[in-house]
Amino acid sequence: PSSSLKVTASAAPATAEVEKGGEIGPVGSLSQVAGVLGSQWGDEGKGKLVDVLAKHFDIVARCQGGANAGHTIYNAEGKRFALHLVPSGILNEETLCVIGNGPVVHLPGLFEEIDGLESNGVSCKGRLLVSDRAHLLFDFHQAVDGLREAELANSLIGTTKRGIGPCYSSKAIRNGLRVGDLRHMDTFRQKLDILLRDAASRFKGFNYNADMLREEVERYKRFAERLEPFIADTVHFINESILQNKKILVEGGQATMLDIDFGTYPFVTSSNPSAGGICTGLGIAPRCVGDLIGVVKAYTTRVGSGPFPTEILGKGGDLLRTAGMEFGTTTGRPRRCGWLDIVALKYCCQINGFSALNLTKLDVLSELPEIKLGVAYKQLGGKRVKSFPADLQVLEQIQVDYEVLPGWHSDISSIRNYKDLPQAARQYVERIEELVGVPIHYIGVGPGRDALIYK
Ligand code: 2SA
Ligand code: GDP
Ligand code: MG
Repeated sequence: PSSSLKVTASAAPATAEVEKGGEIGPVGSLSQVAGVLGSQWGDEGKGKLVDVLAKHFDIVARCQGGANAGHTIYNAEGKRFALHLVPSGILNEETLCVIGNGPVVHLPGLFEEIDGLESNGVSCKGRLLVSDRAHLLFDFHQAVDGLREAELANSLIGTTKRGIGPCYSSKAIRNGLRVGDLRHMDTFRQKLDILLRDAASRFKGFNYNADMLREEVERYKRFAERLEPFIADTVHFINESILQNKKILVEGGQATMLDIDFGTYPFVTSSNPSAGGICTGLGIAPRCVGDLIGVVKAYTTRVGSGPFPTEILGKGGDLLRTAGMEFGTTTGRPRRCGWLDIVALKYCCQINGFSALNLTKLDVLSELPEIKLGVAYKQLGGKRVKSFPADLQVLEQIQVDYEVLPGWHSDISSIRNYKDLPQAARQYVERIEELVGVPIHYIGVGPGRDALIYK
């Protein structure tokens, strides 16, 4: 147990219980290293839980992804912040934020995000570290992302066009540049030249010349100067912090169903948003990782292409989209909506070994006369599918068996105690727990910090 648990005075308490000696409400305390991970196709509300829990941790760290993520949080005054790369612990004044070796970092975007926070009174100086091992994502990676999508035409992935795939490609093929390269501008120029020539030789639409290299290097010299105070050996820092009994909360971006290994490949992102990403993206040993909380929306959304077995097409989907305000936090794209998919959720629980779940946006279902749970998959011909299929062709033709539960027809957004929820809402929560076999410890009933029920 950490001796450095703290409660930030300026932050509004999530519930009275939360304030007690660092206990996370009636569910007890969390392990020294804990994680909050997406357990659908993203946008489950990870940012909100991280923001709420941050005051019980010394460090909040991102381990994968980049500015494709969009994590929406609200401060105590109700001001909205959309974070992309900066961890969602940043609103808690005493929390130190770390961007580990796993994420890919677009410096112009990061500085824009820092400027936005600073101009809203959130100081980042001395509170944010960026790993010297993190890979740099350049504007050209974003251009290549767009060019690749254009080539794919009708079978495009539906990426955020933030350059994520191309940057992880540079990393994997081993000609990428890392944050630490900013300290060696002579070799930086040569490495960037190789990288840009490579892109120019592959894409007809990609123009490259010596002037562009000169300008980019000059620009990055300025970035290098500005970034210097933020650069750290975060692997060393995190491990020293663990030895000093500091508490670390890892914030996942995207989600397991978008994981490059476990998701609906190729309609996935290019990193590992599941549990393994914590170890590879921060240099934390597996035995140090304790509680992992899976964040799951009370229904399902997906932005971008790819299979979505429980998708509701037409008016039903439109209703959920409007009620849940389901539009991309980064790109503004409308999210596809559907019922909660228990088969996919169980698969995510299996991969990540979640100790608890945070069921979010339960309030969004309040107006529905009945609510469906996708409980089983069947192949054409009626044969039951035992596990989440890897085969996209199978997945695209899957038929879903639904259980239908009654709605509760009342506004639950101001309820803060589990027992005060309408019986039908509790029935929905408890049926999910029963089907998945993981307890739901947190229930979201609104976007604000306080709109959380501890079960
Ligand atoms: P990418 O850009 O290469 O990572 O895209 C690959 C797939 O991963 C999906 N993806 C996401 N899905 C949900 N939310 C994400 N973040 C933003 C948000 C998305 C937005 O918070 O709303 O604003 O559109 C996110 N990031 C990546 C993406 O849709 C592709 O399916
Ligand atoms: P993330 O990427 O997982 O952090 O999620 P996003 O921020 O992209 O999307 C979740 C959206 O739902 C944000 O606009 C949140 O403010 C909002 N939200 C989070 N939890 C709840 C909840 O319990 N109820 C409602 N109505 N909105 C929520
Ligand atoms: Mg999001």
